[in-house]
Amino acid sequence: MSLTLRYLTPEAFAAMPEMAAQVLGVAGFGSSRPPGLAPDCPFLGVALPPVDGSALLEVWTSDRPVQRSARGEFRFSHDVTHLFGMIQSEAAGDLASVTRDSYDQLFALAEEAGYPHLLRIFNYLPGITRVEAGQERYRRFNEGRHEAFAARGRVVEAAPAACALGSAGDLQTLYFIAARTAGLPIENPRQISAYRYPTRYGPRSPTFSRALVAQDEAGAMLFLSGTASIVSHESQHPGDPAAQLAETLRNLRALLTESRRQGYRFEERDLVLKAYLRRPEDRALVERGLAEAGMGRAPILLRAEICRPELLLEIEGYARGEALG
Ligand code: 3EB
Repeated sequence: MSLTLRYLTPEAFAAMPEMAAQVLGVAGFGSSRPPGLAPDCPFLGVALPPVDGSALLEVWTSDRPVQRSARGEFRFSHDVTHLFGMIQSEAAGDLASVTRDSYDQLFALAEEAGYPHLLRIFNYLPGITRVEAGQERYRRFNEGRHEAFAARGRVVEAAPAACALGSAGDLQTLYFIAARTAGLPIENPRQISAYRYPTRYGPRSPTFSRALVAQDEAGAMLFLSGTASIVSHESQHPGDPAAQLAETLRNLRALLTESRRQGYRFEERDLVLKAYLRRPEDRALVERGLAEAGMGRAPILLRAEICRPELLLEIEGYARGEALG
């Protein structure tokens, strides 16, 4: 198992001191930097609180030797196959230029360090649906991201798995996992690829793949992008959280099925899930629905703004699995 994801309370993290040297990076949700973390280890606090008012740490570890460093505003760490990097920038102004600059730094870091292939990117943007100077901030974000990919000659068909959620505060948080070798992007047959969305969602489409499978010496891993109640390119079931959850589960299953068609097995129950809820009152419904579906184990639930106002929830995941045959 070379790359492992755990969601831990700060207390649980403190009780695992033997893990410290293996940590690639940590994102804190409602949590500040844990005292047991090495000073050079990448950590960022994200202004997205768990729905139950608790504090949670998203901890990415490697079982290989980990080295840590910095480049410009990025803090990063890497083992022999993967690089984990984090950046936080002031995002009160135009999100297109802030995003273009952060992504350009990200690509420069990944390419110089020798891990040019992006597997997964997490985007947390303050005021994601706010309209500024006549344009929604998420659309400005998409323009900046698109330009940064194009400037490096990166094609959308090789885009990483991703998520984009609204956070509180003024800071844009990005973190990513990159690799020495390319992953396999997976698209959802029930949906149009996000990078082919019609222009009514903005002049530049979102640059991400619905999921991505990567391999290391320990087997295969699946990164599921933020997945919502969208069929084709259209939001389904506005105002109905139960129906949105059911549609989202169909989309998640479609990605597992498509991964299997491409030669990889991942089990529903092995998924480490992170659910974003617009309304904390939908918490019980989502927890019950995921448990009844047997989807994932011990999902974490965060309160967040989803990038389309009618969407009430979005779910992402990570799993270890195996290549078939
Ligand atoms: C969607 O399917 C919902 O802009 O990086 C999900 C995952 C969504 C990633 C992104 C957006 C992004 O379009 C929103």
